[in-house]
Amino acid sequence: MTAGAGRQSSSHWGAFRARISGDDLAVTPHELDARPSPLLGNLSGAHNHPARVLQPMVRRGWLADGPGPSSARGQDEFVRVDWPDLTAILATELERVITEYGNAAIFGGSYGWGSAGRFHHPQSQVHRFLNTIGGFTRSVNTYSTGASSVILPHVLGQDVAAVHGLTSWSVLAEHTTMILAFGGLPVKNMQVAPGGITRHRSEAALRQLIDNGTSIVVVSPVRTDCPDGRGVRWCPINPGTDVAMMLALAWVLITSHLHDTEFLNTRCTGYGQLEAYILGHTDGVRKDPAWAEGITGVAAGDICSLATQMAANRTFVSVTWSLQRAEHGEQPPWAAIALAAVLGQIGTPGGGFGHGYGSMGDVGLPKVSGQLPTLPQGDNPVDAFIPVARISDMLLNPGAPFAYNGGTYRYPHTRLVYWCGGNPFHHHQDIGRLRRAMAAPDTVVVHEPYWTATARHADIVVPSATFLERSDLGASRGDPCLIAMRQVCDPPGDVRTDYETFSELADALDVGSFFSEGDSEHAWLRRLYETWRSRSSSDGVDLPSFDGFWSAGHVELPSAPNDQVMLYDFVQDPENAPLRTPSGRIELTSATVSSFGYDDCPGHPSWLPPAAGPTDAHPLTLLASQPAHRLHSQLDMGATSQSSKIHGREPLLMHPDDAVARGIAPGRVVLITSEQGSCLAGAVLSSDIKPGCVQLATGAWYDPLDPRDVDSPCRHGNVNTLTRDRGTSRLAQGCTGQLVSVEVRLYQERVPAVHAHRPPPWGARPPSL
Ligand code: PGD
Repeated sequence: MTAGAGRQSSSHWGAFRARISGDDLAVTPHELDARPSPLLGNLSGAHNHPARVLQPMVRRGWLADGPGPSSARGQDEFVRVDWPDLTAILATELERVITEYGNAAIFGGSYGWGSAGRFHHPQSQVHRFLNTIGGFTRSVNTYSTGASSVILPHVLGQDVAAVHGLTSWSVLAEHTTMILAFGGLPVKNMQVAPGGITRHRSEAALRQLIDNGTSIVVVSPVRTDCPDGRGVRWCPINPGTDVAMMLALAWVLITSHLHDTEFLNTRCTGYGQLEAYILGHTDGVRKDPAWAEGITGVAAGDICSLATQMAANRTFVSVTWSLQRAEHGEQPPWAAIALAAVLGQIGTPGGGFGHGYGSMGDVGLPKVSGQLPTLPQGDNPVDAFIPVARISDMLLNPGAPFAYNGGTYRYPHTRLVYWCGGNPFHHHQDIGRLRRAMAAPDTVVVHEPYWTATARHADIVVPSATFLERSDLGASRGDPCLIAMRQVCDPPGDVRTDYETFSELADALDVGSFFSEGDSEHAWLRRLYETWRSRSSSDGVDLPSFDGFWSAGHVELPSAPNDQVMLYDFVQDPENAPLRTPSGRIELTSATVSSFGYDDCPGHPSWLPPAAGPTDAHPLTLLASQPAHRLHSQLDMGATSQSSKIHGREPLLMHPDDAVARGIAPGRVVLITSEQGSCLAGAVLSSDIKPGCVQLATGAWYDPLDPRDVDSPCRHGNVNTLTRDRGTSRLAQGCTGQLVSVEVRLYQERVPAVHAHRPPPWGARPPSL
């Protein structure tokens, strides 16, 4: 394929070439990528889709009544304004909030994946802008790894990143003979990485490992978490019970004297307390396989034989990120480290522990050395912050205290919410509660290319250009290439890039020289590239000039070696290469965590039964998994995403026994209910899921049957209408959206049409406003 196939650009799910012909967009995979993602199929249908926001819009009620709390968000109509009016409205409102309440009253956490591109990265843009006007309340951590990113530094030290220090796939392929994969190794998640992938390599690396004869035991409630291949076995488990199985495996290893006491005594701290807990000396409960069988549903005999096999193999214990997105989510990664430590293979090639394999496309691949080109965000002088998934708590409880990682903090009183590049009505749990919370601030501003539910719940909607409508530098930490993202087409209607919007707004607020520094998009690309190039040159890496790079289309990046073994140096020489934990060792018991006194996250990995397990009213456990046919909620209207729907609705995977018991036939519309809310979905029956469990992917756009009712069912199948809005524990306060107890029944009423991708009602601005 040549450049004649169209202009090249890049996305979180791969590089591509695109050509416009009339109103149509034709997309072909980039020739660099031998294994392009089917998600590219969503691009064409999203182009020129009616769901595009084409003009600046303001909610009618906000214009009429002025700023203030309002439950009309999400049901009111919009009026179109022109850009000068929009800029003036935004500038006046920002000045009012800052003058009356201070900058902490602006919540600018603005979590979200946005789109690929180092310069136009929406969060960098909005944070840089808000910093130039005095700062904002920020959010910390992510929805992806909210629990791990807080617990792992206590266990492995500050510098052991959950992703960047991991053992390479190539090392696993060469040395590992057995992988015990809690949460599996789902290939669907390997298509995406933030910033983009020019070459999809993870699946090939996994295939190599399978072809080499590594045996893989996938512990998961769904068989679809298993990669294909001989040597792959499915071990069905009750959702959210993996820690009990890990403890029982450790019990077998310890009581069979298959544990590595030398490793535990010289590389770890706190093993004695953990052992006493596992053996039942502290609480009188032996964490043996019979105990675990009652919790996990995995036969005691299978747990015993798995433990023996682990000891006889070079064994890698892997845990997906999804497992820590649940109540007590700190425990699965910590317990897996403990299990791998008991086995004593941490730091050996192919043995030990890994986190996130199968959770994203670049985990286990060599990382780019040094920093990537980055838009400087400036300094934020505001101290206030929230753990990212505590947004509704913050908006509903201004001034209330919250616990986090050993400290006690207070929620600020938010008057203005500013979002750019994220979709909380996709990513946050308990949408009914989120709607109540989003009614609380005076003003909600959202920059969006599309009429997502987040845009529909805003007061001020700023139309954003997509990555096809701007030029940028595409790169990600796990990809060996910096790619020129060339503008494919002009923005439609009255649409601008976020950079243009913020530049003009900064001018109106007299801080333009600090925000844009007078530079155009192209001048910024050149500047970011050349700054990065000169930094690379001082590290001994020679790169072409910006013009050379731009005309060549891409440049190969120096990467870390492909033979990384996690914790190798430490395990080889713990005295001279200690971990940055208080003990310098792996903390199987953490005195620090223990000192916090949290009963929902004690000092060593523990089995903590969920407070919200199945009940008579909600006997099934729903898994809210990452979708296979789109990235999060992005381009849900595209062909690949739509091809997965059942009569336009999100598919619900269900075991035939559970379906028959409820009179549900394949393809029928069902109503899913939980304590939090309800939604419709289309039934798909399969024995690939454990009885008692159902699976619904995240990302179907929220589409309430009655927009005036915050508790109205979503007719499209947005899973976060069902999920609980609780933190993982007081330690991390991470999101717990992965699991929720539900009931499913046939939808007996007239099936409503799905309107998720239609724009809201809007009109011209009447003279009275
Ligand atoms: P996206 O759908 O990627 O979801 O949550 P996230 O908010 O990242 O939203 C990005 C939005 O940015 C899209 O609406 C897109 O249109 C917009 N956008 C793209 N480009 C631009 C741009 O240039 N400018 C502007 N202004 N906007 C742009 C993802 C989050 O969901 C994540 S990371 C995880 S891991 C979570 N997973 C779960 C889960 O497992 N279970 C549940 N129940 N819930 C989850 N939510 C979380």
